[in-house]
Amino acid sequence: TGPTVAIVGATGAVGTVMIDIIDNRPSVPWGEVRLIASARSAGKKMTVRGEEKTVVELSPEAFDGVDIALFDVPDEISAKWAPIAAERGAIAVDNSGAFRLDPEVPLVVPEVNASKVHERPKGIVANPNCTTLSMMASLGALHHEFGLRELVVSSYQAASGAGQEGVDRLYAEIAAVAGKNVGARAGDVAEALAAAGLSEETPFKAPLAMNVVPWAGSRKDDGWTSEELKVRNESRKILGIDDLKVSATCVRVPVLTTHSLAVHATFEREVTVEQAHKVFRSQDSIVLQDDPDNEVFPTPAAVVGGDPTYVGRVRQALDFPNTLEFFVCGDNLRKGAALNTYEIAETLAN
Ligand code: 11C
Repeated sequence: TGPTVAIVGATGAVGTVMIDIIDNRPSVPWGEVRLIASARSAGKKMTVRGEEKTVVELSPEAFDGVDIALFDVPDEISAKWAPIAAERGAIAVDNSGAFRLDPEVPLVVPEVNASKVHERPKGIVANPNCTTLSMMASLGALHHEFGLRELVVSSYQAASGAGQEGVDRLYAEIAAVAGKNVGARAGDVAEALAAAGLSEETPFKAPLAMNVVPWAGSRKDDGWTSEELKVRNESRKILGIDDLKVSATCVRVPVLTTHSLAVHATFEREVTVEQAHKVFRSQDSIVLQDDPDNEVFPTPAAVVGGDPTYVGRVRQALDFPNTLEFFVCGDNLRKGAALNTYEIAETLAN
């Protein structure tokens, strides 16, 4: 029988996508699929590969006999439990931020650095942040050919990046403004949200309906947010370029799922649009949607549920030598989280 895989955080938004991927991707002949969650969710029944399973409570014994444990839980839960899973003999693949920058833990995007999964002295492999991940397949492929030197990005991040709470809040805000002809004066949207009984406490710090919010993640030094620093640090580690110059501005937009990024990437030498197209076309996990004459480009709402990264608007920068501009969209719950974690497990199992 095949290896045993556990999903830790099985009942969460990403955990359920992992189950969907296991149901639909026969690439590994898994033996047992064990579902693990906090005491609150333990006992719940879920269907995996057509079979009803009971979610078991997170405990050291829950990892006995597990070969690969996929973690999608908050940082502090991973920090405590991924090492326990490893002690019990499992390889932990962790989608939290707890281990991503640990020099003894590889940070893996299989298209870019699959072989790193084997360098795991702690028995833990980390999965990147969904914002970083959404552009990694495209940047890894370009870097391989042309040598990446500098990266300037702006993100357009979906509400589901903030979890179920973010999804619920965006739906509630849209319902609160829909059909009300809410005006564009300062405070009009906030007033409409208050009138609908929505609390000022929001995961987005400001109204997201009819708005964009230049803030994602938590506050860090000198005005940066955690998301912006993750984009910088994780990109450097995944691409293996310690001195890569990176500057990011992370913005939340009223999109339910799929993160997008506007990328300004500078290479060692000039790269034409045709050369970039050729590289993107050669990557199985990239779909190129770039036909300006026919106004073809990717948008987040059009690609939700898809596994690939969608790339478009590829241009040679007019005033910046050796620089390409392009727009990428990636489903933050699939490639951005569950799918990449699963692909790491596939790499380990095969
Ligand atoms: C967001 N990217 O969109 C975040 C969510 O480090 O895994 C994922 C946070 C992380 O809010």
